[in-house]
Amino acid sequence: MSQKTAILSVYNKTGLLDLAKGLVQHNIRLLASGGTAKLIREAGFPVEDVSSITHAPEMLSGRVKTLHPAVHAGILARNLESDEKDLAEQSIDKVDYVVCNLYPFKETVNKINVTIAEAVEEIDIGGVTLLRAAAKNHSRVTILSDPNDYPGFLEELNKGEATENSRKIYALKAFEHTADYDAAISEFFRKKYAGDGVQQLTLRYGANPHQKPAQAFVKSSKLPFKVLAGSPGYINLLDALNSWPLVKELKESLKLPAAASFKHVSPAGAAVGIPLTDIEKQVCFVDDIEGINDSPLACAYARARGADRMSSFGDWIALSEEVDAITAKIIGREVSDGVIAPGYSPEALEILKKKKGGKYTILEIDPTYDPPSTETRQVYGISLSQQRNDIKITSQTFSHIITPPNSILPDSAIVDLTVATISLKYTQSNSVCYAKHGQIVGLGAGQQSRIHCTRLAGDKADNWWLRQHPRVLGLKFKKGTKRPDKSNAIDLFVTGQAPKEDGLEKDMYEKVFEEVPVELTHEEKREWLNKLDDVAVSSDAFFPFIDNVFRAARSGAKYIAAPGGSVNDDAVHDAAKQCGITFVDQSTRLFHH
Ligand code: 93A
Repeated sequence: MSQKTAILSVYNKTGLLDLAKGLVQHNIRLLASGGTAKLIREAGFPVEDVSSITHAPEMLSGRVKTLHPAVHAGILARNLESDEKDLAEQSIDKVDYVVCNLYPFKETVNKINVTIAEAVEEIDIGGVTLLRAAAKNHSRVTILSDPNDYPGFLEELNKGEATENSRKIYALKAFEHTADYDAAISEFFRKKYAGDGVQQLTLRYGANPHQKPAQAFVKSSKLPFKVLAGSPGYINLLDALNSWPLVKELKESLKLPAAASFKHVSPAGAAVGIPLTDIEKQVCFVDDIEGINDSPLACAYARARGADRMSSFGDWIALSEEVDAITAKIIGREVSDGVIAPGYSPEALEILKKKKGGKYTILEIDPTYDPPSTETRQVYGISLSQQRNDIKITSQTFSHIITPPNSILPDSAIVDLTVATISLKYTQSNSVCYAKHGQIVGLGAGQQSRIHCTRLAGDKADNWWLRQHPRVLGLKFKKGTKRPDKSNAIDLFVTGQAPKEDGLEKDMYEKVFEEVPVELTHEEKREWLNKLDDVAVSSDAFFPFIDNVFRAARSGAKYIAAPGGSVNDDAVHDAAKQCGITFVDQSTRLFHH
């Protein structure tokens, strides 16, 4: 049997001499690049320079060491007659083993103040070619790219030869090695050459200020949004990239402008642009905005922001349409972190750019952007990948009515169920949403128990409704009371949490009022809550117990949409029937994390 050949070219020389010793013991011919050959030679093992087969010296200060047909044809040749003939004609021997690891590009670019020239010199070309060529031809060639694999390989060699399975695993490792290496190179040049905000955007920090550095990027093409003002943070982008598809889908499904008000990657409110009644204008703090009902987008945002004003404080906003001046005016006076929309009228942009002393974050999204169908993220070093949740929620989604049989949903119920269900698609699970008049009125997000979602959302819906109680609408605030202080006082009042003990807390609460209000009694609240009706409720997964139905009914639920699948489905449907609720099997689970 002819002598086998190994090519060795390693930057990390850990374990190299033990490997060389083992290879020599098996009468394998060693060829190596400069530094690698030197070390082996100095240890007293027979080794030839790669130039002994290329008949070319290492050139260009090491930029060309192993790049040569004598090397690569030797590696890539198959056991085919035609390949053998080609090799014979050029007097090239087959290579059977390749041992290679790459220049330390990552370590170099991690150094502070590294120059582009320094980084460029660490881009390994020949090594990557060795790895790829050998990995490509792994049916014949063994490629060792990790020093940790040397002992196992030698053990196999002692038994005869590297097994086919090991060669496959080593090849996979080599491919991962070059892929990881290339990713590091493109990341470096993306930051240097693509221009901040084009393909890559440096973020202030990650989820918390100590989590630096942080960035957003796409691997090819451009980011689908432009930063028109401000500097988005990591959570801003999570909000933006969840709230934008929500409003986009709402608009597509209902053919109405849509808005969302996000906090911590869940909607505090979301709505479509249905005109506001005078009471709704007051509840949403927009009764002083002239002509608001002329702008469906402004109505949508007023509703989204008015759903749960306490939660929306400092929100991230998504708007489905080019932003007009009237919508910008509403945003302009609220405490908010940023906005994403497909465009801004010049007047709207001027208003928004004045917010937060010019620091208000304004993103312009390309409305035609279609994300890839597979999405991948890393958690604790592990990459998780899945098909994006691209299910479409349309009126058809609510066509399977379980109870009462043969009933038809009114258009308003379809609108509200659509708003609730699309909102859940972009809400941290578990989640349950109550909607009415084309807007969220209560949303329970991120609870581990479904009944807790149903209760939380129901309590929020109750508060939303109680905020429309004549006694709340008649509250007399001192002139100059700030909007957040009003929202807070109203929240304390409707939830019955107004401080009762004398002291600072009570003083603070009372000082916003011209006239300190008398609490609503339990009976007064109940009487008012009994008038809440026609509410649509959606759940991101099945109701495991009937208690959810009863809780929803207490907050005026007339329609429920939820997927089935619980052993209690029949009981749940029965409970809905008893409560006079139309129950729709919406068939698709919508967990979101
Ligand atoms: O500059 S290179 O891309 N040109 C080459 O032809 C080449 N061949 C192998 N670098 C090249 N290598 C790399 O040299 C290997 O990937 C390895 O990291 C390093 C080993 O060099 P030395 O044997 O001189 O220490």
